[in-house]
Amino acid sequence: MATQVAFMPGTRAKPKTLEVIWSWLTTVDHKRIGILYGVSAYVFFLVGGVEALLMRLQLARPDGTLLSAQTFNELFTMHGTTMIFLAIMPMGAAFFNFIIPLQIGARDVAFPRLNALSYWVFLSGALFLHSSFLAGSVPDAGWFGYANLTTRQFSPGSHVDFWMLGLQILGLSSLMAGFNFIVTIINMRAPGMTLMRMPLFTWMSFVVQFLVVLAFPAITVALILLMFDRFFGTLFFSPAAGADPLLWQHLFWIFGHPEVYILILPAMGIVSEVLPTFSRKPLFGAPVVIYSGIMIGFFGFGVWSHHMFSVGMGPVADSAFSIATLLIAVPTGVKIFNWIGTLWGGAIRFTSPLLFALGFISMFIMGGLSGVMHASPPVDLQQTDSYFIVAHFHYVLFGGSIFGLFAGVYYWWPKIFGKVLDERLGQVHFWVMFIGFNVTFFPMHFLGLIGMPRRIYTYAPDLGWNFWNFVSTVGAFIIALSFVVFMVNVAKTSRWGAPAPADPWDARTLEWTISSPPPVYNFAIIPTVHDRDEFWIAKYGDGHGAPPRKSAPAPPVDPASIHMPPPSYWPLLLAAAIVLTISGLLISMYQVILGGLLTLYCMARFMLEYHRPAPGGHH
Ligand code: HEM
Ligand SMILES: [Cu+2]
Repeated sequence: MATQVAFMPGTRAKPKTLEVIWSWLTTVDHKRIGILYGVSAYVFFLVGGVEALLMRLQLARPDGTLLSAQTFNELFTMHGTTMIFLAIMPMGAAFFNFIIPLQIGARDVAFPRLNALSYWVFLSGALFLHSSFLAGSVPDAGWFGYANLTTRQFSPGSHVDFWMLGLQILGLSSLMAGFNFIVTIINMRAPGMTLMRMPLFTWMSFVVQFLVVLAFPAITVALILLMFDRFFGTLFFSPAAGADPLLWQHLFWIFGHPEVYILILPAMGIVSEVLPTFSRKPLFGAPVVIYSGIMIGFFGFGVWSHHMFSVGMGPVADSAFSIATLLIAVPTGVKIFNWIGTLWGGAIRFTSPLLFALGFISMFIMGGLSGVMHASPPVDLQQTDSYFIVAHFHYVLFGGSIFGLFAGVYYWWPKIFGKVLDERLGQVHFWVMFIGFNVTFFPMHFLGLIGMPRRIYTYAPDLGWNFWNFVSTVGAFIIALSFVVFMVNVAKTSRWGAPAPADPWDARTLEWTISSPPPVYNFAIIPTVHDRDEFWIAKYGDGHGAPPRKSAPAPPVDPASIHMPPPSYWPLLLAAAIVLTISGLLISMYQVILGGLLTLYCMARFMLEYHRPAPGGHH
């Protein structure tokens, strides 16, 4: 139990490797959990990237022979699933974990052990999904697993089982994290931090947590129905038995469309922090950016059937979902105007975080525009299932989420790791990625318009698709190169980078008031908040005559007097027990029963762990 304090600088001799590993396995510190999420997300991002490169190699030339049709199916399924659930979502979670408590002036999240549990369940779900490679039975029905592709009859073996159970585990993790952050943000804000004084990243993440807890139950239900179909022979999705396979599509997309906002809103929040900092101006119309974020979250639940225009829902449903989809472009457009308004007349510093943020805005606008195009059902009928769609969703997911998240990586790196990433390499990373991204994905618009369907593993040489496919593959390798630059930067910075000051960017919010990286307890004294740009106003005044608020230097606090939750190994063990149970469904009923009992046991221990006051006192 002493491991927590053991690594505070200067308290003890260099800890042994085993102790270090143990301290990470049992950590309940939101900052460490954030780093764990970030590192895992990046590793899976690389895995998904290699899968993408393989697909692009196969498609570089007509009649490609690198991959079989089956392998190609497996690759696009795992690529899509990985990028969405194992790369972008956890990269968002990394920032929720590390940044939200700091931005709201808290010492940790509301339920630190639950937080650790979310991470370990996430990691076990991800590893379970990838164990399908070892089992030689990789999911192959696409990331949205349409019925009846997924019924036993058409998909024997355990390909789809890995996907179905893996997503179920990942959903559990997201739900736990969602509830945890809702409670954290509602209950743990520093005194004076009203909701409208909450920083924008925290706000957009707050909206995301509601999307998570409201959207995931839909896919949970869908997956349970599918599980019954596959394991117990029910016929929820079988038209032969009078069922409607569209039930799956509805349940999936009621989750799936909010999910795309789960992927984009954190990036929007990051950009809303980066732009004010690097133009030295408050976010233009911040309340409107907040309200439009709420609107996006709200309307995000009313547009799911735009993914289904081609199934023949009839003119009434088509019109309703078309109008709703066009409407949701309004709050999105509002945000874009606010970001541009923030830059307008600002004292702009073109640092790498700002470049990535600008990349986000420009690329997301392009993805948004093609999105508005297929909000129209007749247009969508032409575009759906073609490469035009592949271009569209990469402009929003990569051009949007990934660029936005990397703005956050460069922006918060000094706070997280205590060193500022090399600026020149950061700019090289940005430009190579920006060029590579457009070379890869812009031509896919043309390919789609001249008729290339998505999810084909090869094509004939006389269709006119050769040139742009080749260009796109070249672009994919340029993107890969940009990440080599990033990793060189990380290596160089961690070896030779100078220690970062508390506030390297002259920024505006609370996380920059404490050291980089922050001490375990974050704030020696919980701050009192008067404004959304609390730190900026303390430094420079409010710009309307009020002088800077020089707070009296805080009286020294003995860190030993601050009680932090002690580490626990029960989150890790409970996660392991859960996966043991679920993987048992593919192996043996006895494993399910054993795993179930272990799960109950670990749950009980988890719950009762601090029922009695821990020795030495626990709050
Ligand atoms: C190096 C960068 C990337 C390349 C070259 C790439 C390439 C591809 C290719 C070739 C496909 C298969 C298209 C098809 O045959 O229908 C695909 C699908 C997909 N990609 Fe990417 N991709 C990249 C990054 C990303 C990122 C960052 C995301 C983030 C979410 C993403 C999300 C998806 C999704 C959701 C699918 C659909 C999967 C499916 O159809 O089941 N991709 N990508
Ligand atoms: Cu949608």
